[in-house]
Amino acid sequence: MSSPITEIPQRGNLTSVPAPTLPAPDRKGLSKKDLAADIPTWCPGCGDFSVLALYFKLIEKRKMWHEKITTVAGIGCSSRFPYFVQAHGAHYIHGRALPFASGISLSRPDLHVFVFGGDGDAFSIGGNHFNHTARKNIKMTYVVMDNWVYGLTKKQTSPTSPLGFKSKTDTWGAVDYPINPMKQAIAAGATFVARTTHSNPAHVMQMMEAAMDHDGFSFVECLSECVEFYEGAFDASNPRKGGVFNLVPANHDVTNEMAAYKLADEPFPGCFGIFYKVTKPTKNAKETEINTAAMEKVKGLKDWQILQKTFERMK
Ligand SMILES: Cc1ncc(C[n+]2csc(CCOP(=O)(O)OP(=O)(O)O)c2C)c(N)n1
Ligand code: SF4
Ligand SMILES: [Mg+2]
Repeated sequence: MSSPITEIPQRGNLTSVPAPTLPAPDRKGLSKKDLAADIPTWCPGCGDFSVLALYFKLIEKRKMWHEKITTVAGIGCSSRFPYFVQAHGAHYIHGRALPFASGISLSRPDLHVFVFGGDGDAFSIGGNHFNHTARKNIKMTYVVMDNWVYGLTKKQTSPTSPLGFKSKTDTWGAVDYPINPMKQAIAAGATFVARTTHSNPAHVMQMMEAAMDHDGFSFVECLSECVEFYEGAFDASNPRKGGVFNLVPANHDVTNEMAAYKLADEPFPGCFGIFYKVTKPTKNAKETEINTAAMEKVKGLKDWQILQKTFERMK
């Protein structure tokens, strides 16, 4: 087996690390059987099943291996995701998946970092992290499984619950205006912003793959029905339930921020696809540049000599 595939890059030597490696010809890609861990504990019919199945398909299709994938999540039904994937990852703290994933992404540029979570995790407790990870353009793919409710904790209003939604926290109906995740992502500085829905698996796959290939912070809002606490929430976007599934118009310019806002502002069900995609230097690239320059300055010195130099500077 060729060794460069499993080599772990050292900080300061990041420029020599290749982009995620292609499989060696003698190594078989992973199958769903290799990737599935544990039995998903979601309710039968939960939209999250479809996202998990497509994640397996994506890994299989792109021939990624365990040691090249990281699956991170916060807390919530959707955030149970890493439990069900046989690969490196973490089921982290509620709302804090993105800072954890940022550390992985910045220190291991050879990995594909995928983060999954819910609307509460992403936009309530994790709202600040969402904005800052987006503006820093840290390379990772963030898929928010938006069900417009807190599922795990049994039906509280979430930041995406529509006005009037009756929940345990708003028994007379939600009175707070919901956020628009697409507008928020664009405004915060995400360089890839897409929208999809669990009821169209081929489209979810297409969006996850495009997001994975983007060099920067890629955000995908995936409508994912909570059949237990918000049944029928997305029927209007599902042709099998009498709704309409409209794609982003073919002439939409994905680099036009204002045009992307306009799409994001359409009333539900709106349209699905890539709303916004631009190329900007990532924090990963900028840090690599700084690290490389710093390493150049101490080239050839032993660790103790570098320390001595630092102490001398501090005198
Ligand atoms: C610090 C902290 N606050 C609150 C909770 C309780 N809690 C767990 S999951 C959750 C919300 C889950 O909603 P969402 O992120 O939308 O995920 P879903 O279950 O709908 O997939 C809350 C409030 C917690 N675990 N930790
Ligand atoms: S409570 Fe809702 S979100 Fe959670 S597993 Fe059940 S259907 Fe899915
Ligand atoms: Mg939710």
